[in-house]
Amino acid sequence: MTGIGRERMVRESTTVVVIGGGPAGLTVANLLLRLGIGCVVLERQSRARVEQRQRAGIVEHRAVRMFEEWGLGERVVGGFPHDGLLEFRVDGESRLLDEADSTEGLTARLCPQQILVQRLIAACLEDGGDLRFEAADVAIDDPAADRPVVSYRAADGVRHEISCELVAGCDGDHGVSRASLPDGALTAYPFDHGIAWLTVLADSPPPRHPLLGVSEHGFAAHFGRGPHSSRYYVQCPPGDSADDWPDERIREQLALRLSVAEPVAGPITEKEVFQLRSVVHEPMHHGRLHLVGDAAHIIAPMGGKGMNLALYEAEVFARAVRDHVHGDDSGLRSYSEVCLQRAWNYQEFSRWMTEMVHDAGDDSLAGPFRRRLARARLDRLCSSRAAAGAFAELMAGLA
Ligand code: RFL
Repeated sequence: MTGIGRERMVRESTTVVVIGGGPAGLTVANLLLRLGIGCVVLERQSRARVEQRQRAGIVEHRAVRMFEEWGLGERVVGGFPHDGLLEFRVDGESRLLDEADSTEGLTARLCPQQILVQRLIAACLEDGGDLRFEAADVAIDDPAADRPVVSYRAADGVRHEISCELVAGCDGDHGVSRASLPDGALTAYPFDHGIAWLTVLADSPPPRHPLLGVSEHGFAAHFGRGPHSSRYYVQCPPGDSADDWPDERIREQLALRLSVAEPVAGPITEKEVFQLRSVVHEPMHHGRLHLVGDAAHIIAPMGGKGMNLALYEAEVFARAVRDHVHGDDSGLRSYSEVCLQRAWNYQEFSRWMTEMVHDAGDDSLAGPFRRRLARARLDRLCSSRAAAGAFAELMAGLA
């Protein structure tokens, strides 16, 4: 440890510094740990805060298989079975889509994101991983340098400088990784869906199957987030705030849109309005910095692909690092291209599904022609085995 003025400083060295301890960063850390590659994770928030953040709820089959192949299946995604049935309730009429039927049982797990994160943290620490929470003022000195230096201030006030071979930018859409790149290094492709959702968490039992309500009243959905916890989505006018949605109005609209007498049996614990937006930043690397997960792209929630894409890219990156330490940089060079191919595939799927479930309902946004197109799309999905098969493949992450 050295002292500069009154500030204490620690200089360290490792192979990979991971910035951000969400699903992307924690998966990178666990996989590198299993490869015996040095890695330090810097997370801005406390462990308790990271472990409580409730967001996604579906781990696609491809990701389940990935954790199994790395010997982490039971520890990370064990339990949480899903029968593969998805229910659309169109104007009150139920249509069941059997994903398992089309993919020979290769379905997703309904594992809440906070449970996945808790388990990834536990696995990493049990196996001797280096996770550092409450890392403040994280900064990358020069991502294009031969050995970039990542600095931060630890909770005890000590400043650390870590020199490394590679940086994994896993710090989400508002992180420091992408922001530290020079202007013009990346191109952003943003898209505003023109739709807002009220998202609600409640201590309420999950539905029998993930449930999507399509009707003239607007879109709504009900997903499980644990044995006594549910997340609901309610399409609302862009510009609404949570204050426009007292609990009574939420219960009434969900009952109407989902055609369920009492869709929210327990207390509402959280509500928030957000705009559905998507963006992709290309390329997904600059010099020694590789962007992983939400740091590189945001996908609208319909289709449940944001977290799954983060998990996919974490593995592509970990394999590229494995080859790099053996002198082969081809995986790092192709990282962006490989990841962008899946990112755009998932963006297309999410947009396709977003358009279908919203346009098929309230036609004040899309108009009557698009409403009829969306209804035709929904009818085809529920009546054609080939259409259902293509959908199930995408849901499972196999296409
Ligand atoms: P995360 O989860 O945002 O984690 C980034 C981490 O980086 C930390 N961080 C920093 N650390 C150090 N220094 C800094 N300067 C830092 N800045 C930030 C943060 O504290 C955080 O811990 O990104 P990651 O790992 O890429 O994971 C992505 C997923 O979290 C995200 O794609 C999903 O949550 C999106 N999403 C869904 N995805 C699905 O696959 N299925 C779903 O059903 C689903 N539902 C959702 C969602 C996202 C939602 N929100 C956020 C609008 C539902 C919602 C409501």
